[in-house]
Amino acid sequence: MRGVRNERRRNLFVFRRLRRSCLPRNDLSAEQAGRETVIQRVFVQALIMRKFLRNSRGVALILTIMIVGLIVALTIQFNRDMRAHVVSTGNIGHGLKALYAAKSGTSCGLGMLMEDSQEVDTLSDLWAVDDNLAGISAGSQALFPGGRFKLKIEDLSGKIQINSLVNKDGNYDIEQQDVLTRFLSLKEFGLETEEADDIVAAIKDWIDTDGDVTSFGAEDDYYRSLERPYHCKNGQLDSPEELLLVKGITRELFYGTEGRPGISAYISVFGDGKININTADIMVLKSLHDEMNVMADLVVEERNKDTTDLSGQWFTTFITDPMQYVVLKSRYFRITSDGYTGKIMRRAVAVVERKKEDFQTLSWKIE
Ligand SMILES: [Ca+2]
Ligand SMILES: [Ca+2]
Repeated sequence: MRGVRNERRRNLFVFRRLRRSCLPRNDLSAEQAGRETVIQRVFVQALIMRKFLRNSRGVALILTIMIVGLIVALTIQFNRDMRAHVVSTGNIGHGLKALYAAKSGTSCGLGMLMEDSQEVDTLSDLWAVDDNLAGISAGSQALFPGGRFKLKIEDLSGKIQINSLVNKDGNYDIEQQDVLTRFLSLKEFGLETEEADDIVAAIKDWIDTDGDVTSFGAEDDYYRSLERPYHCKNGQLDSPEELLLVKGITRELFYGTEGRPGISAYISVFGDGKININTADIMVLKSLHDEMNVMADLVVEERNKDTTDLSGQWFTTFITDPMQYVVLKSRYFRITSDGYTGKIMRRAVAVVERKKEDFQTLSWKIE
């Protein structure tokens, strides 16, 4: 209580002195009076500030808590950012390892193809047997600490090579036209014969460089009249998915539906049109000529025996003779390698053409 009374007395004393000093003084010059007024004002403001601070200890405490809270929040956010950065950096590292594992897988696949004989290619070749590829893929764990690759090699010479439908002059290659028409007419795809013919014509128009509509095909006028118009390619396909842009080819036909296959599994945009009957799927075999609908089962049966090479079979000449595009060896391969590190996967896909002495890369993709 005594301290409070002393404080009040001190404030009253200061107030009286201030009031006295604020009264005009006749003994001062104008300059001295102005200086005196400024000093008084500063003194009063300092006094007010001092009182305010004394009475605002609670406010200062709240301010302090708020600042500390802000610092804590910033620290937590900074910590989160740093953790995210560390995780992100780790993922990039894993991604790079997975990428190089995938690339190594394609090199390994290419090595297998290089070791393979060029005389004949069959489903019992080292590169074609799933168990061999699975064994090599499993062994890759020893090459990459914490990583591995999974290898797959497809023989594109066992597929229908769609760009061969049109020859250099822009006309049908008749043999390829027949193969593609038979293929699309297979009952598994559920198309009428006329529908298959029209789709073949539309594919031909999509590839040929002219603007003349073939039969019931389609050129630029048709594609420009669509609700979402685009141009006719008038060039070779770069990927099988491009067929989805061609008149008459639906997603159901391309990818298949439940209980019905899609055409995409049997089509390649690479290749010279020659089909290897040692490796082709039965759907492709059935498309080779009219009699093959029956003989395809015989071919597959013989291929499932110990000797998968059809070279010495009595029916092989019957199949190959009328068709220049039926062969017993392959030139075009797709190597797909999935590289894994932790939960991260990167895919490398190479399409190669086998030459006499070496291989040429036709396509290279990282997915
Ligand atoms: Ca055209
Ligand atoms: Ca045309």
